[in-house]
Amino acid sequence: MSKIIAPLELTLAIIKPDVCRNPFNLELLRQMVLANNFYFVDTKVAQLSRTEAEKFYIEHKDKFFFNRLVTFMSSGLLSAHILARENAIKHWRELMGPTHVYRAQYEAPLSLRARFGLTDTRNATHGSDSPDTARREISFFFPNFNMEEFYKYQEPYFRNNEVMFDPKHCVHKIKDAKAQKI
Ligand code: FUP
Repeated sequence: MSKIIAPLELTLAIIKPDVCRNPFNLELLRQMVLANNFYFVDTKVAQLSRTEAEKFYIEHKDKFFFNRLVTFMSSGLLSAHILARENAIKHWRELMGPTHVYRAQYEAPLSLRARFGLTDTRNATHGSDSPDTARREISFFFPNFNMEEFYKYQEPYFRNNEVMFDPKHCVHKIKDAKAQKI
């Protein structure tokens, strides 16, 4: 990959329980993330409690689908990721495709939601919609992640592609061992 000049942007991506239920689909989707030039800065596989799911989706608390959404999001394991790329938020949302799966299949047949989504609720993936949301959502899943320190010490290695992918943990690690632990 060629060297990138601008700082990388971070976003919070979730591979939802409908995909995680099938290990082959989870692996395939992660491979598609890599093929689209995203870096996995961190990964956590976890199951949300109902209360946590309600907190994460608080902005939708008055929507007709809220109960269905939080029931689904707390129904099994999900795979949460801090992804880095230039314009990561926009590119990740493009790769996901439209929220509604039938629309995704019609308008963006190669998108993740078109390929992996089942219904409007079980729609395979989530992505932050703005830098402020990304910051809030990253700290929700990764409370120990320090964004300022990431940009100060680690981001230049990612930007220059001085990282390698560790498939076991689904994270990119910095090649220079001295920079690993800050
Ligand atoms: P998106 O930003 O594309 O994830 O879409 P929204 O923030 O509008 O919706 C958040 C989640 O609510 C969706 F991913 C799935 C769920 N949802 C439904 O279950 N039904 C709907 O009609 C719309 C959204």
